[in-house]
Amino acid sequence: MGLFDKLAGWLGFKKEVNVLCLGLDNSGKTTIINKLKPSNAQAQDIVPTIGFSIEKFKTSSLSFTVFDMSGQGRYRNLWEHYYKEGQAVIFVIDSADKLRMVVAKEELDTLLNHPDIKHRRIPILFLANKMDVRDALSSVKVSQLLCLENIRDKPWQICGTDALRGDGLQEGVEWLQGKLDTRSNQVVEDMRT
Ligand SMILES: Nc1nc2c(ncn2[C@@H]2O[C@H](COP(=O)(O)OP(=O)(O)OP(=O)(O)O)[C@@H](O)[C@H]2O)c(=O)[nH]1
Ligand SMILES: [Mg+2]
Repeated sequence: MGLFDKLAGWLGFKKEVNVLCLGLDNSGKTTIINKLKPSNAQAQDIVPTIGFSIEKFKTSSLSFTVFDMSGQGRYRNLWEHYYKEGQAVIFVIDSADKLRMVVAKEELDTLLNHPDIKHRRIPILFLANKMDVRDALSSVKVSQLLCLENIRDKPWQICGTDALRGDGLQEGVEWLQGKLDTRSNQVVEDMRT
């Protein structure tokens, strides 16, 4: 960690991170990002994303810039153009959409095998969304169907979420913050030595 990072941390500046929000259309990406914004900045109506949109929100130590990509088939080829800039991925799954779980897995596999992602240890937060829907699959089941245990070269986590109420989002974002905030990692390391 550089001196600038340390100084910025002591002075309370938030480190900026770029995150890609990916997943099939209708999985809840925009709803999730909207819920992470301060309540006075939240949109009332969420519409399907065309292309992508850039959103920002802050946590206690980080300033997130999120690329909220459209999940519609015709726009999915846009995703890869932003892989290089992404320092983390939030991958959203509609846990109630059992029929398209196999499509979600195909898109995830394509992501993981892309040259701009494959050899980088970027953290991936999986959000098994729509937990409120009756018959939604559990996060454990979603994890099994997507074969997440095969991801061994990147830190990952899966959280069940209900984006309409905001349930589970905080836990997921806190995990991501822990993986991205080198300053707080440094503090932990400093405390250990
Ligand atoms: N029941 C339920 N509905 C949800 C949840 N999250 C999102 N939705 C609904 O799912 C629909 C799609 O949400 P969006 O946030 O637009 O989905 P998206 O992934 O951004 O979709 P694209 O922009 O088309 O890729 C909307 O009607 C949301 O209200 C959830 O946790 N539970
Ligand atoms: Mg959207």
